[in-house]
Amino acid sequence: MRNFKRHLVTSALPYANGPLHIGHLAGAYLPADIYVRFLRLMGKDVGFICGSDEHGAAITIRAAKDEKTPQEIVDRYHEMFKDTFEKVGISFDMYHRTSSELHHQTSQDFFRTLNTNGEFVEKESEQYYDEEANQFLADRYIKGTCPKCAHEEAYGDQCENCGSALSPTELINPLSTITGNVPVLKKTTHWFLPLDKYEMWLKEWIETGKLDGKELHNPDDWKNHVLGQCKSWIEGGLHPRAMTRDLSWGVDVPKEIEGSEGKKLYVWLDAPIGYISATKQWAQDTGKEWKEYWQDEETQLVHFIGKDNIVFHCLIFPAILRAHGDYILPHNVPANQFLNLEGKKISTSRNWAVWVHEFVNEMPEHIDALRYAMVKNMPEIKDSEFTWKGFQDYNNNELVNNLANYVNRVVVLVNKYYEGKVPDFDENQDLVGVLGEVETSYHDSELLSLFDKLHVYCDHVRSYDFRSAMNTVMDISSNGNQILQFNEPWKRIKEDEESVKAVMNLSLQYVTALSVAIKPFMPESSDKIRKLLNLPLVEEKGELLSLLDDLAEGNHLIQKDHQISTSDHLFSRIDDEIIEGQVAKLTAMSAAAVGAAATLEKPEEKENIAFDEFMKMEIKTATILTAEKVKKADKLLKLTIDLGYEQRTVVSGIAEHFSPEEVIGKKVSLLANLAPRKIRGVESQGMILMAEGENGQLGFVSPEDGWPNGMSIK
Ligand code: B3M
Ligand code: ZN
Repeated sequence: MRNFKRHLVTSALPYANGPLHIGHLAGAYLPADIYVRFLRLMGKDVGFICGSDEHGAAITIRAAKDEKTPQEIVDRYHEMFKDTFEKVGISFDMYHRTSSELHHQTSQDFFRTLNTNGEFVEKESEQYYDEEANQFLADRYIKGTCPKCAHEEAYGDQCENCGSALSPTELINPLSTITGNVPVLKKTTHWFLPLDKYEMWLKEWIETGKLDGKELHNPDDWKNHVLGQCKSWIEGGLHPRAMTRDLSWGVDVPKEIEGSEGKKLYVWLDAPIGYISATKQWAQDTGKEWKEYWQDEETQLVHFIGKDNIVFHCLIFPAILRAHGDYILPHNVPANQFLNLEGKKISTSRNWAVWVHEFVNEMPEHIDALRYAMVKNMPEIKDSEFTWKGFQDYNNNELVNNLANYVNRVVVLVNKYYEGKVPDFDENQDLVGVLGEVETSYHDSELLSLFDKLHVYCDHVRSYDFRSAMNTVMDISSNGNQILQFNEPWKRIKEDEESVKAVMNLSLQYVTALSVAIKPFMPESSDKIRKLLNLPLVEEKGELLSLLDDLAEGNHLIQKDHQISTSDHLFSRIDDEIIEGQVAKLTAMSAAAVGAAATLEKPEEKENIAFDEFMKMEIKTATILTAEKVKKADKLLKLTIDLGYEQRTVVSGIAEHFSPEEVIGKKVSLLANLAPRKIRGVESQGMILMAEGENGQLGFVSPEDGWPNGMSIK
């Protein structure tokens, strides 16, 4: 990788509309924190930027639900996020918020520049509108079926299932999320970013990493799933995308621009600019020059995000940055996939989650263990899974039995044999062989292998493979354990005191290296080990770099005669009861949430019928073969239905909900023995069963794919 002069690392700005769960942590925050801590350990100039995303429908919908103002909602979660991030050790240099004055100014300035540069296309178009709520429906105000992956809960601007960026008009069967109504189309004017105009260079940049003949990054360094999403989006053709909204909450379109009244910036325009305003704040507070971090090609810009944010960070935001003209583009966007929990998708609405703020309060002594388990389960290239049992095993089998056990043994033995002083040893007695031309000691050759391992660890971090990096660190600990096991100082101390000194000195060098190398993953444990060694805490000011330099020069990492401290436990075991308690809590909380979600008002029911009466109905699985509108009848479709053994003509009152094209090929349930009747001159030979919601929305009662026609439904 290129040697950059400075680094700017961002984590996705979380929507301030609900607490953070472990999926968020594993997706965008912990990996970024590890990367940044590593860079600092290597003595790099780095800014780590984040903040609360306080605009958009995510916030206003939540406020309406809780009967609070949007400001009350964002204030509450902003404070909560700051506190939670701090407790879980995410070491932002700046945690900002998009409701701040500085951010409003910054994003408005950005808008002005794009407008002045003529980058926008102002366009009147038809947008969905909820007549009952008197509101245009964009983003999370409208839901429907995703045209790309058929996920039924896709939002107006994106499908969180497949990551596609969408427009409301692309949704199949759109519904207002405010009233559940079917929306109507109404004209409105907005500023559009002509993404189609940028398609050529975006494609080149994504596929080759090159722009204007310059090599900006190597696409081989990008994750496959990130490139895959970008390429498939580009292949689908890029379209102009509205950058403004008709909303009451958000950043105003600058007042002096004609037609700005009632218009706000699209949240996906303002939020990424939030990275810039946060950087400005950080620079103001620390006397730095914010532009260096955003406008100088010697800066490496890296965005850590979850996979549902890929197109926004890899295509739309880069397009915005380049349309502005003064900015660099991200060097990498190492997006993570999703973390599942105990076999299911994490879900806020079903309360199927481990909430980070609850964890840090309930198990403050196990925060590093949580970080460790998150890295072990990090969804770096595919979805992964967290289980409480797995968490317990990682803690008890790896952290307690390997790392803590090793450190403890070394500290105890050094105290026992040498009153806690780092022993000196006779280099001449310790010779084991010849390396190249030079005679080498056991001590030297083991330090050399430590040096090699640390390099492997660095390479893994640089390629965003944090799990392998942490496993390499744990290998150093296992190795240290093996060195003790092999040399058995507790036996040898009686017959060969001199060689035990070399082994224990070496072990202390290993533990010192570990105290630095684990810092990005488990910062508190690093502090604990440093205290045991009676060394200054690792402040992330180039310590790993100097450690590597020392090893390269054959220097020791902890000096002879240095007095260490006495043992104290690093990690404690987690008992079965704790784990069982957490699993029980998860199940109970989720059951309560799902129960609560099911408390619709009970509708009036029809009177009971006898079983025989029900059995008189002949209901069959069938498929719609053809469909056409019935002339002069807005509500009716004339359908040909295949029952497997015969075809029927059926007239159905669904034309206001479905177009003929939409229903052709649809699997349906047909009441086949309904007496034929003439409707608008056509004989209808049966009736299609439909599910009808409270607000009149209709859905087919479809047999599963693959079921043949003509099966009886009873
Ligand atoms: N708040 C989306 C999310 O939380 C959004 C990220 C913004 S990053 C600029 O998924
Ligand atoms: Zn989708």
